[in-house]
Parts: sequence; structure tokens; C-alpha cells
Amino acid sequence: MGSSSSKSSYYPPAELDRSWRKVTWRERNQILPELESLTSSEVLKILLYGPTGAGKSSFVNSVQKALLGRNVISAQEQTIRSGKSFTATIKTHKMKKRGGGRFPFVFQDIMGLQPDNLGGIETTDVINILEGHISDGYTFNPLCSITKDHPKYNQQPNPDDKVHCLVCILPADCISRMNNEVFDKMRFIRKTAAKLNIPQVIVLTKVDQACEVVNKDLKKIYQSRKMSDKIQECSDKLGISLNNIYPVQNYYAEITPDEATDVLILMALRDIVNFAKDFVEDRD
Ligand SMILES: Nc1nc2c(ncn2[C@@H]2O[C@H](COP(=O)(O)OP(=O)(O)O)[C@@H](O)[C@H]2O)c(=O)[nH]1
Ligand SMILES: [Mg+2]
Repeated sequence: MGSSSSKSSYYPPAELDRSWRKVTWRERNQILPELESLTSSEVLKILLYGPTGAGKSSFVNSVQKALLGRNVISAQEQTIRSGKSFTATIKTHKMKKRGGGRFPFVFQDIMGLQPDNLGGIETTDVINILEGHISDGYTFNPLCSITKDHPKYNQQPNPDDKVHCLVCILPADCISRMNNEVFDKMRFIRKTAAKLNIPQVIVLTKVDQACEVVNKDLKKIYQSRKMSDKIQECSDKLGISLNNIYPVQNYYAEITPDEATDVLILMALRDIVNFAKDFVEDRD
């Protein structure tokens, strides 16, 4: 009982006293109409990149589910067991509105980054997409990047062929263990995008697998010490400021809409879309 040895090991509490980001969990009904009334002079192009299995394809599906408030048929998600990325081509995903019609933004989902010996998309190809050189339907070759004479190579991209917001998708549960080669590739992509003035954010997925507190209650995400540390780690490793990092849980198994899941996804989406819109407006 109360031995002195137990006093010497101090573990900081897993839950912080206060949330470090303000979230109104009932905000779904405010963000959705905001997004539905959004207009843009051109379709806003959002590119998702990151390691294979990070949850890129799941994020596209989760966004569509949150926007429609119902389940949708999943496109291109990989199963954990298969271990291989299904997404080998570049595909543009349009987002449907509840009352019909489409949102003025699209997601480009691509093959994941891997260490060189495991294949994955070539860094040069991600840069080519940023600059609008690769057309939809191109199948990536992990051994070499697209050649200028390929039918899917767009020699003279228009401004609307280019990317307007770059989103790095990272799995919260394994960022600390992630391969350095993959981080180097991501840093190179990030620096190139910065030179092109493209806004950049990080979406941190799989928060349910990264922290016990969050796994039990997603609404405690901004009170979780572990999540706060992980977000700081992402920021340090990729040089993206804390207020451009969004933790989310994807709809990976749940088919019924969930308030907290939706709000985190829609909060990230609102900023991503507004950053893309700012980029287009500032460019013109
Ligand atoms: N637990 C959990 N699993 C997820 C989450 N997001 C994605 N997954 C699972 O992770 C695996 C890889 O996801 P996928 O979207 O295919 O990754 P991609 O290679 O980046 O496109 C799939 O089995 C997903 O169901 C999440 O937020 N939580
Ligand atoms: Mg995928």
C-alpha cells in the first residue's frame, strides 16, 4: 500500500485539463450549408498524397459520406490484409450534394508513397500532378515517372489543371515508426509545392488506433495528450504549422453517420476548400 517506489514513476495524465482547439460538436448543420453555398470561378482541385495505407481513399469516401449524411459505395480502399495499394491510377473524385448536383471541388486520389525498394508512386510524378501535367486515368509506373510523349501527359496545362490545395494524409498510429525515405519524399514534395505557393495541410487519420482515450470517445480528441504530441511531431517532421493539421477518424467500418466523425471531417474540409479558393483568387 502506497509504497515509495510507486511515487517515483510519474506518468502525465492521458487527458489534458482543457481542449487545445475549440470544437462545437453540433456544428455539422452549420458547416454543411456553408459548403453547399460555396461558389468558385473554377473547380478547386485538391490533391491527396502520403504513404500507402494512410487512409487517402478512405478520406475521399468519408468526405462524401459526411457531405451526404449517408453511406456511399467505397471507391478504391485497400484492405489491411491485402497490404497492397489498390490505387494505381490517378482518379478525380467529384463530390455529390444532398439535394443533387456537385460541389465546386474535387479530390485527386493517387498511388501511395513507399520506400524505393517497395515501389509506390515516383516523387516526380506527384510534382507533375501539382503542375497539371498528368491527366486522369494515367496508371503510375513505380519504376519510372511519366514521359513527355505519353498520351496522358498534358504538355500545356491550364491553371485549372493544376492543384489548388495539397493535402498530406498521414496515419496517426504509425508516424513515429514511419520510414525516413518516405518522409524525405514527402518533404521534397512539400518544398516544391511551397515554391509554387500551393496551400498545404496535413490530415491525420486513424486517430482511433493511435490513442486509447480517443478510441473510447472521439470528442476527447483535443484533450488527448498523445494526439497533441503526434500533431506536434507531424508539424516538426514536415514543417507544417499546427493550425494546418487536422486529426480525423475515417468512416472505415461504421455505416451510420456519427456527429463527431462528421464534424472533424467537415472542419478539415472547410479549411481545405477555403485555402484552395484563396489560392485561386490570389493567383488571378
Ligand atoms: N481504424 C481506422 N482504419 C482506417 C482509417 N482510415 C482508413 N482506415 C483503414 O486503413 C486501410 C487503408 O486505407 P486506404 O484508404 O486504402 O489507404 P490509402 O492507401 O492511403 O488509400 C483500410 O483498411 C481502411 O479501412 C481510420 O481512420 N481508422
Ligand atoms: Mg488508396
